Amino acid sequence: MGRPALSEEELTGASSNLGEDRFSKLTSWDADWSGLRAVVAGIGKTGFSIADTLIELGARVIVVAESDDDAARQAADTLKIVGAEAVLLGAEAAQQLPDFQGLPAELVLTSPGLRPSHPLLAEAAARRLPIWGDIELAWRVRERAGRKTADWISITGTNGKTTTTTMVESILQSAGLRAIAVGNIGTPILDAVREPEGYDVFALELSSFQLHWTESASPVASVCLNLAEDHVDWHGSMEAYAADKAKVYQHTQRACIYNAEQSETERMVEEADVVEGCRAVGFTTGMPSISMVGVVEGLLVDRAFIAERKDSAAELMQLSEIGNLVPQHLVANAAAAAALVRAYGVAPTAVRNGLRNYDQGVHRIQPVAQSDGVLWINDSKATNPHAAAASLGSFNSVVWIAGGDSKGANYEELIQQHQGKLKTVILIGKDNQSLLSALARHAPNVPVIEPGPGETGRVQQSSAATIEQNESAQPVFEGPAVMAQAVRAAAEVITDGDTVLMAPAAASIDQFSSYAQRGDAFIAAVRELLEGQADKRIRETEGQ
Ligand code: UMA
Repeated sequence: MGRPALSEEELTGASSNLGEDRFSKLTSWDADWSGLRAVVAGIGKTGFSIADTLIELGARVIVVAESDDDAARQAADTLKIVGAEAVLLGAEAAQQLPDFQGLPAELVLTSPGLRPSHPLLAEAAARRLPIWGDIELAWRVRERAGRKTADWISITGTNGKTTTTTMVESILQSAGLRAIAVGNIGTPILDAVREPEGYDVFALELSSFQLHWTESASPVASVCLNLAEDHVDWHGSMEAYAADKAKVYQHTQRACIYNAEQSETERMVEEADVVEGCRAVGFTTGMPSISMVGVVEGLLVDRAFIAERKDSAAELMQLSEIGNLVPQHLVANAAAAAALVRAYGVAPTAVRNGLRNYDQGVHRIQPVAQSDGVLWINDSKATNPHAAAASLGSFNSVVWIAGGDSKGANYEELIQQHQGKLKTVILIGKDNQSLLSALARHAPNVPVIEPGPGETGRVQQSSAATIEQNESAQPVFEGPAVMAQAVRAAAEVITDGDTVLMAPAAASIDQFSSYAQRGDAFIAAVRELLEGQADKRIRETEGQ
């Protein structure tokens, strides 16, 4: 679809017939969205939900995405049937903003995966077009005549977002509210906004990418759980990443929850532009000061949302009710979740029931097996150094399986802090250079093993199998074979009291299809190993 060269006026946005005024009125489902010329960037979960919503609202929609696979084409077909004006797929199509039969786009709505420097978004910025994400659109369309309007509880942070969001959802549901976890957790918020029965409240997980394109949202309560280096390649710098995370607190109505053990998050709250009367409330894994939720002798307690907070605290629950193994980071997530829902007015009994019902789920510090005094833990979800730090912090004497796609992360601090508990490190990444150099500097005496496909006949066999698969056009993932090798290497060095912790501190995409596949590969390898050992013992006993 060709577009005539842009005039000076169009480039500056001066000729836009939309004007500031029309945008300021687009604040409910029932506003006049008709004919709005909107380009949607991306056709994954987010892009699809944005396009579908805008079409329902009567806007003119063109979708543009680099992907041109089966899933994208199928989504494109559906969107065309429901009324998209065009869907342009492929790397080339996504290089410039399309026009609408000679008329320029008025608004761009982006998926979180596109960086701000992406040519489409750079062009939109140069033309001074507004750029929104799905969260901004969801906030603007949340009110609709004849439907419930859901309140928002917003959760961000480098680590623990998904856990905390799920905990908040579980507590809200225990309180009898119609609540759902949405956002970065996997269900696009626009799907929930359009649900005919409506919700009382959303537990909204927000990534820094989503926050970057959000301006208007006004949550009832919000939290930035923590801040550590992540996604610097997307944001351009650590400062820009922190600034986007801080946006979670913007326009909060009742309580901004900060991490009392991380002053950066408290500073974010101090600097946030909030609704008059909004409180700052801390969460901690230690003894809470006034206006905090924290822990006293194994009890989760509230010293923020009770009248007598000056000299007493209300018991919420015993932490042991969450499970036998409650690592520190989980305690922190539970305290943050409790603070958020207490700000929303949920009763202590619902906090207790909700946290008791909460299921931590797979791939997140998931105990896989305990055998001969050794605990095997799957934390495939630890895709960056900070997440790995949370689980390394939870165990002593660790045989650590690590490595993958480092996304340019820095491992110095992680290794420096945890070198004392590392018994052996087994590296499974394709390129382990940054981990190796941090280990050489801060843990020179810790043995490092680097298994790789092809090192043993067995792994070669697996590789051969995957090559065969490839002939029938399946993607090749060498990771499962490397993981099996790593688990066998761990079995050689473990002794009573050790924990084998698969918390890679890196993304999985160099060798696996997803972190889930990586976790599954670990679980399968551990089970195979332990079953093999059990069979061997039986044979030895029978042979005696
Ligand atoms: N695309 C381009 N060019 C690009 C990047 C993407 O054209 O440079 C297109 C792709 O061709 C594809 C679409 O954009 O058509 C994919 O969009 P997306 O990458 O934003 O993915 P979605 O399917 O929309 O999923 C997103 C979140 N993904 C990312 O932020 C990368 C999901 O979080 C989220 O669950 C979903 O929206 C619903 O809100 C995943 C994630 O990895 C789990 N999040 C990161 C994290 O948690 O660390 C931020």
